[in-house]
Amino acid sequence: MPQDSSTLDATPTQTLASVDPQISKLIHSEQERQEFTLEMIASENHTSPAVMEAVGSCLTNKYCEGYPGKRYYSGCAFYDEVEKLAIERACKLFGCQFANVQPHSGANANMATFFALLDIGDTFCSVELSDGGHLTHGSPVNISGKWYKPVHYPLVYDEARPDFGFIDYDAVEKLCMTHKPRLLICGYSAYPRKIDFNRFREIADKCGAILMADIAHIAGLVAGGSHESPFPHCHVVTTTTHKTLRGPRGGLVMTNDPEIAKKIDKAVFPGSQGGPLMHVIAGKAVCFGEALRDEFKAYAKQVVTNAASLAKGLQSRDWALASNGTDNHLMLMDLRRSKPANGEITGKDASGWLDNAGIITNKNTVARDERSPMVTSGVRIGTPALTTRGFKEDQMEDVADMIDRVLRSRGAENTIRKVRGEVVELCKQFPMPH
Ligand code: DSN
Repeated sequence: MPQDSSTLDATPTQTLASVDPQISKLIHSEQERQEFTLEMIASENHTSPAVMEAVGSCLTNKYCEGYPGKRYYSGCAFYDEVEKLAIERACKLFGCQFANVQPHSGANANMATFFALLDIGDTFCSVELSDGGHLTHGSPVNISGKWYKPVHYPLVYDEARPDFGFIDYDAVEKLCMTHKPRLLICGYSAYPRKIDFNRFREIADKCGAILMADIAHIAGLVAGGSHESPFPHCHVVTTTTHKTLRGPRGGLVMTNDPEIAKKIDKAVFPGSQGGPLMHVIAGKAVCFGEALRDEFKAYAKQVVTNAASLAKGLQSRDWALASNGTDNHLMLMDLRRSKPANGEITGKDASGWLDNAGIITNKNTVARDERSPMVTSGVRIGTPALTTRGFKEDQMEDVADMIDRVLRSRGAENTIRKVRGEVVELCKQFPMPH
């Protein structure tokens, strides 16, 4: 049948730039922003071109409600294979028997886990958001805090103690024995220290709780052997796939318990989600495949080495860190205790000045922060994305120096301009993966 030119104009083979120049330009600008700034938000990374190719593929076109072999629509044969590969690789990577790769995000993975394992009104135990926890671990504005009953365990707040800023495991035990939560959560979004999963399991067994680890932040370190695994200690493990794990934006739930696995599957679909994002699941499979390679072990190790080096660089310039250091991929500058800040610099000031210089971080509350979450007394800084670009200890020392100069100058224009130039030069030497 003959087609007129307007039909031809609408064919989907045209480039984004010709179909939608506005969006195309914005994406191009964002690409440039990423290329020429230092991405130091601890939860972000630069994923591989292979992952992006999978996520940008034709797999976005299909509905696949259900699970491999049990779908509601026809035409899912290739999708079954993709999802089975993603599951198989996730299980191999984390050393577990069951994985649900369908959660659209970490928040969805956590919500499904609550839905699977708790009844409305049940008590669970976690760290509160302002001390480094997560919105979905019982914040009063989140479903987890509205529909369930959180009790929060403390960190060690006493600066005189050697474990200052660490989880107070004895207090966790005491709290759990008092409240007998049905679920105990370990895993955080702003905690710079190792998690003792074994100790948590002892506490969970003593108080009769299910132990859930949310390893969203440290998943890549666990996968690469640079942090102890939550298995076999935890009953259920949730994560995102896009932070240290360096995959596409998404969630994942894992367990070794067949009964929990059945409940999780039902809670994800049809309990809380509809059609899975199969293009993203393909990206997850690619990411798990990449993380199973030896190079990823070296990457995870370097992330931690770089964080230690940056922490040392900042501390040697008198910037205080929560818990006085880091064991993982992130650190929290505590501006209240930092001499050069003199009690005047807020997290908002600091992250804003750093942003102007092309160093991208986020303001973050520190334990017992009296400032609001929109102001804060801390800055969270992470090394996953810079390590992906190939940064090593020498560059981390340069970055510590740049951060120090920007903050000491209180964001002075000439310092910002100078540091911004140095950032661009560093970025040229270490391009993003293409
Ligand atoms: N927003 C994420 C983070 O930055 O840690 C957690 O969901």
